[in-house]
Amino acid sequence: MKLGIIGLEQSGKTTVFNALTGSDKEVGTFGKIEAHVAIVKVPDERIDFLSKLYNPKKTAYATIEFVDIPGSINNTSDAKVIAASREVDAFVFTLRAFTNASVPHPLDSIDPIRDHDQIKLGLILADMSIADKRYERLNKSVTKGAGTAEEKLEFSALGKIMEKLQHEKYASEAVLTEQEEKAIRAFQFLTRKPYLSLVNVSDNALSSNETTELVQKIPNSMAISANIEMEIRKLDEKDRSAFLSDLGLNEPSINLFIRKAYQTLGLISFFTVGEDEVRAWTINKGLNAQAAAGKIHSDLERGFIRAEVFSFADIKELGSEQDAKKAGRFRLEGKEYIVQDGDIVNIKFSV
Ligand SMILES: Nc1nc2c(ncn2[C@@H]2O[C@H](COP(=O)(O)OP(=O)(O)O)[C@@H](O)[C@H]2O)c(=O)[nH]1
Ligand SMILES: [Mg+2]
Repeated sequence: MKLGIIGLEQSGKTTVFNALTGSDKEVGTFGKIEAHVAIVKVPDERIDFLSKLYNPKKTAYATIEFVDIPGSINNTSDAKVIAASREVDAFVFTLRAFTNASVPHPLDSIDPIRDHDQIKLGLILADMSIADKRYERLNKSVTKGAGTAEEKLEFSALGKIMEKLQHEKYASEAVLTEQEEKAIRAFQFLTRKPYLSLVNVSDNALSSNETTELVQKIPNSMAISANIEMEIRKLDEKDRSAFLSDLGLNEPSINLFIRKAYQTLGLISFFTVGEDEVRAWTINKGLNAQAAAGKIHSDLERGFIRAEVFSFADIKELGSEQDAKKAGRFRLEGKEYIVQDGDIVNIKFSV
C-alpha cells in the first residue's frame, strides 16, 4: 500500500511525512522538487499482545509506504507532480489551517476548504487531459464501427468518466462494469483513487470548536498539528507518554490517522502466529480465505484445504488457544469464508 501526501506548497506535507515516518527531512523548502519515500510499521496493539503471548523469534507489523510529493496540486500542477501522483494507491491531502506569519501561503490567505477545492480541481484537470485525448482518438475509430472489443469498452468507460470530470466530479463517481474498469486501469486516473484529508491546525487549535466545524465540512478528514506530531515522533517512549498526557491525548494523532486510512481504503488485517513469527497481513475487506492465503504464499492458495481460525478478541479474552478451543471459539472455515479483521488464521494446504 502506497500513500501519496499531496497538497499546496507550504501546507505541511513534509512535516506530515516526518511525523508519519520518523524522518527528519528539511521543511520549508518551497519549490524544491524532490520526493521523499519511507516505509512505516502500522502500529497495532493486537500484534503487541500476540507477540507477548507467543514470544516468537520475529514480529512483523503491517507496513505502509508514504511518498511526500513536493510542489502543488492545483490548476497549474507540475507534470512531475502529476506523474508521481499516478504511482500511488491513495492520497493524503494536507490542508493548511495553521497560522504562521513567517510562512507565506501561495494564495495569500488561510482557507482549507478553498485549498481542498484547489487540490480536487488539480486532480480533475490532470485526469481530463488524459481522458480527453484518448476519448477523441477512439471516437474516430469506434463510432465508425471500427476498433477492437477492448477499445469499445475503453471508449464507453471514458465516456462515463468524461461526463463526471466535465461536471467537476471525480472519475470514481462513474459507475463502470468490471470489464470497463479493467479496460481503463492502466490510465491510473487520480480521481479514482481513494483519499483522506489532514487538516493541519495550529498547535493550540486541535480541539477548538472552529476546528471541529471545519473537519465536519471536509469529507474524510481529521485535524492534526503536524508540528506537534513531528516533535512527538522524535521523543523516546517514556517522554512521549508524558508529553501526550500534557496535551490531553491518549496516543499520537498519527496512530488515529493510520486507523482512519485503513477504514477509508477498505483495508483489514489478519494475523498468523507461532513460535517463529507473529505477523500482520493487510488485505482488502471482502477477500475470501483462499485468496487471503495467497497473500501469504501462492502455494497456500493453490493447495488450499481449509483455514483454522480464532478471533483475536477471543484469544485476548480467554488468554490462549487451548482456552478459546474449550470455550468453542475455534472454527474450521472453507475457501469461501470471508476473512474478518482480527482473524488469527492457520492455513492447511497440500501441493
Ligand atoms: N505553526 C505551524 N507551522 C507549521 C505546521 N506544519 C508545518 N509548518 C511550517 O510550514 C512550513 C512549510 O512546511 P512543509 O512541511 O515544508 O510544507 P510543504 O511545502 O507542504 O512540504 C515550515 O516552515 C513548517 O515549519 C504546523 O502544524 N504549525
Ligand atoms: Mg515539502
